[in-house]
Amino acid sequence: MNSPSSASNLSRNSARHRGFGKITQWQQTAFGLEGKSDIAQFRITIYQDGIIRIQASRYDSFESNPYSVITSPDQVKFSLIEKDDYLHLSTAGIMMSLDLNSFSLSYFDSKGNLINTDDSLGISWIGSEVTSYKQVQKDEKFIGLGEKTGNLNRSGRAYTNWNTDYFAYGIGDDPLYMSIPFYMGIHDNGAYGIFFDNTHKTVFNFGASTNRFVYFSAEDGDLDYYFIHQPTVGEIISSYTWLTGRMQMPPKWALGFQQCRYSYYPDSEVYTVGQTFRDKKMPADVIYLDIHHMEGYKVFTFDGEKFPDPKSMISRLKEKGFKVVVIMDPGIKTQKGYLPFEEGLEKDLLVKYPDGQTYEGQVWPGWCAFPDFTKEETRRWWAEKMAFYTEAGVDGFWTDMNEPASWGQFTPNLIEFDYEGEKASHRKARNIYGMQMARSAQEGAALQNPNKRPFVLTRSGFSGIQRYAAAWTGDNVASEDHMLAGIRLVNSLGLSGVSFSGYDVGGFAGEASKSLFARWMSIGAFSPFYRAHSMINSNDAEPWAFGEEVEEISRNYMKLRYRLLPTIYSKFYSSSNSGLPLSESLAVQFSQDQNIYHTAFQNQYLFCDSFLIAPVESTKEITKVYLPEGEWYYLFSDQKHSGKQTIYQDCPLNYLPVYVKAGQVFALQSDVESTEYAHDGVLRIHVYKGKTGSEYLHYEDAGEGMEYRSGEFLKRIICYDSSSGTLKFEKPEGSYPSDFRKLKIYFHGFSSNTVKIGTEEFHLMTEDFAFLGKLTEFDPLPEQDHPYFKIKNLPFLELNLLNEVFEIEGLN
Ligand code: NBV
Repeated sequence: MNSPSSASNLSRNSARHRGFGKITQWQQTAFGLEGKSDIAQFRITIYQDGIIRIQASRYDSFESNPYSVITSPDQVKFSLIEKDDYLHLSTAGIMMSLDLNSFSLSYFDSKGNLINTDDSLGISWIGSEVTSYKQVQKDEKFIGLGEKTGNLNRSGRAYTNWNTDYFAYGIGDDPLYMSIPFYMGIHDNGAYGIFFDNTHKTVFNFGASTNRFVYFSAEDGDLDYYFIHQPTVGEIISSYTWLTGRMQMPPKWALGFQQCRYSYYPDSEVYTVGQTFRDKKMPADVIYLDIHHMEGYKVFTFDGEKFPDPKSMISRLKEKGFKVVVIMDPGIKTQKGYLPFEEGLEKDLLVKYPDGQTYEGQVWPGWCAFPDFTKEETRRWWAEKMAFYTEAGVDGFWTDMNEPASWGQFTPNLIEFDYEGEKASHRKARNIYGMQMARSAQEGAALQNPNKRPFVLTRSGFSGIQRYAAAWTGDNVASEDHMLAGIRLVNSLGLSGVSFSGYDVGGFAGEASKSLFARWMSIGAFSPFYRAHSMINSNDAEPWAFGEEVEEISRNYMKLRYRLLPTIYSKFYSSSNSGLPLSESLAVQFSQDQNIYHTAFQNQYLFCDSFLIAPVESTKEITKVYLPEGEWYYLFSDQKHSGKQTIYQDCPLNYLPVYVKAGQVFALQSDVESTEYAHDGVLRIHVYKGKTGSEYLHYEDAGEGMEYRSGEFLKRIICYDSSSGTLKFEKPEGSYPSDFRKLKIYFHGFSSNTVKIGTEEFHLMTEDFAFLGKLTEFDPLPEQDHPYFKIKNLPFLELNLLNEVFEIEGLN
C-alpha cells in the first residue's frame, strides 16, 4: 500500500489538532486490516480473541518498540463486514467497529455490550504529538499504570511517563522512576485494558481538567496500543503479560528478608550486620553493598581500603547463610586510564551526541559517560564485565540511577541511542534505558553463573521489566503516609505485570518512629520483595535499632515470613506462569465492588491468594476494615466475619490486620534463619472452612539453578472441596523429591473430631496455635499487657507425606 503521509505533512498546520480523517482505502490482511486516510495510515492486528492492536501513523512506516512485546499474533478466526460506513470486526471475544468517516473505534463484548468507545475526536495529532480520546462510561474506574502515586482509582488525575530520579518524592508526585503505559477501565459492562506501546514521554489523563473524555498521548511516535478485553481483571493482566512477558522464577533466597543501607562499610561492618541477624535470631538472607563499596563510586571497582578482600568477606557471609547484592550505577567516570571508560570509548558503547562526541553528565563519580544499553553489544560487554563481581562471590545485582539520573535532571534531548540499530534520540530512548540496563544485568548474572537464577533489582523500567528484574519504589520517606502509599505503588505495579516488587521498609529518607518501623516490618512481611533500607547520615535502621519491643515485633513478622515461604514460593511459581500479582489489589477479584475503591479501603490487598492485608498506620489502635464478598477469619484468633461489611478491628502494634479467606488452603514450614538452612521437614497445611473451597498449587524445587525448567520440580494441587467436605492431595508432578517428609494439617473453623482417609478413621488432635510469638512484658504494670492471640484447641492431623493421591474426608 502506498504510504499516505510523509514527514512533510507534519510541518503543515502543525500547531493545530488534525484528526485521522476519512478512510480512503482499506484492505483485509491475514491478521486484521490496514488502510489509510489522506494524512495517516492505520493497521489493526488481532493478537488473540481478546487482544487487538491498533496502530495509526503519520510516518512513512509504522514505528514500533522492539523491547516490550515479546509475542506475535496468534492465528485467530475473525470476521470483517462493511456496513453503512462502518467496518465490523469480530473475534470470539471482542467486536470492534470502525467508523470509516473518522477512524473512530468502539469495542463491544461478545454479547454486544459496549466496553469502550472513542470520543468523536478519535485519534488526532498536534504536530508530532499523537492522542487517542476516549469516552468515559458511567462510574468508570481506572486502575493500573504501574508505579504511579495517588488513588487506586486514577479517575480525576493525569500522569506523565518520563522516568525520573525523584529523591524523597511526595506521595502524590509524578512521574517517578518507572513507566508502564498500561491501564484498565472498569464499569458496569465489564473491564478492558489498554497498553499504549510507545516509549516516548506519554500522558494519561483520566479526567484532570476535563470532563469530556479521557485521553492518552505521546510526544512523538505512533498511536500504537493494544486493546484487551477479557471477562475479568485477572485475565486482562494475564493477557497483558502474555504480550510483555512474565517474571522468571527467582532464586528462593530473594524471597527472604533483605537488609540494605546507604551504605554499610567497611567490610567488618557488613559482616557485623550479618552476624547480628544470626545472634538475634532474626531470619535474613541478603545484605547489600551500596555505593561506598566502590573506589570513588566507580562501577566495577572495590574500595581497596574499606574492602581489601571482598571475596573472603562474602564467603564468610555465605557461611552464615547470606547472599550479597551489589549496586551498579550506569554512569562511568570519564577518567583516562579507567578501563570501563576506555573500553566503552574504544568499542563505541557509550551514548553520544549526534556529532559523535561522548555525552557526559554528572553523577556520583563526577563527570560520567553512559553505556548505551539499547545496543546489544553494550549489554553483552557489561554482562561480561560483571565477572568482576561474580568472581568475588556476589549473587545479586541492584541497578540504581538507571532512569538514567544525572545532576540537574535536564538531559539534552538530542543525545543519541542505538535503539537496536534504529537510532533514537533521548526523547524516545529514555524510558526504555533503565529496563535495558536491568536486562543487561540479568544477562550478566546468567552469563557469569549459568547454573544460578539471576536476581536483579531495578529502580527504573518500562513495560516488560518484569522479565528481567524485581522493582522497588525508590527513595520513599519514613512517614505513615509513605508506608501506605508504597503499598498502593506495589499493588499498582502488580496490576501492571510487575509481580516482584517492594518498598524500602522503614523509609529511605528521614527517621522512622519506633511504631512506624515496627508496623512497616509487619506489612513488608506480606510484600513480594521484603527489604529494609535507609539513607546515609540517618539513624541506624536495622530491625534491632528501635528498642526491644520493635525488635520482637520485627522478629515475629520476619519469622512468619519465613514460615510462609512454601506458600510464597508456590505463588511466585504461579505468578511466573500467569502474570498475576502476589500482592493483589482487591480490584482484581472484586472489581465491581464500589467499596474497595474507597480511600479508606483502597490499600487493602490479597497476598498469595489467601491473606487479606488491611494496612494501617502505626499510630492507630483501631481501624476500619472492609471485608469483601466471602467469609474471613482474623488470622490470629480465627474469629470469623462475614463479607460485604465494614468491621472495626483493634490493631495493636504486634497485630497487623490480616484475614484469611474462608475456603483457602496454604502451607507453612518450621522456623528457619535463612532459606539456606534446613527446616524440620514438616509441611504444615492450614485449611479454612468455607462455603466455597479452593485449590492450592503447592510448588517446590531446588530453590536455585535451572533444573526446574527440565522437570525437576514438584507440583501438587491440594484441593479443598467444601461441598463434599474433602481435602484432596492430587498426584505430585515433576521429578523433584519433596523437601518435606511429614504433613501436619490444621483445620480452621471445622467441627469434625474425626476424619477418614480411605477406610481408615483418624481422631484429630488439638493444640493451641499462635502465628506470632508473645511479646515480652518489659513493663510490669498489668494494664500494660500486650494482647496475645492463640487459637485454642485447633484440630490437626499428622501424616507421613504420601506421594499417591489421597483424600481426607469428613470435614464439617
Ligand atoms: O546509592 C545510593 C542511593 C540508594 O541507596 C537508593 O536506594 C537509591 O534509590 N541512590 C538512590 C542514590 C542517591 C540517593 C540520595
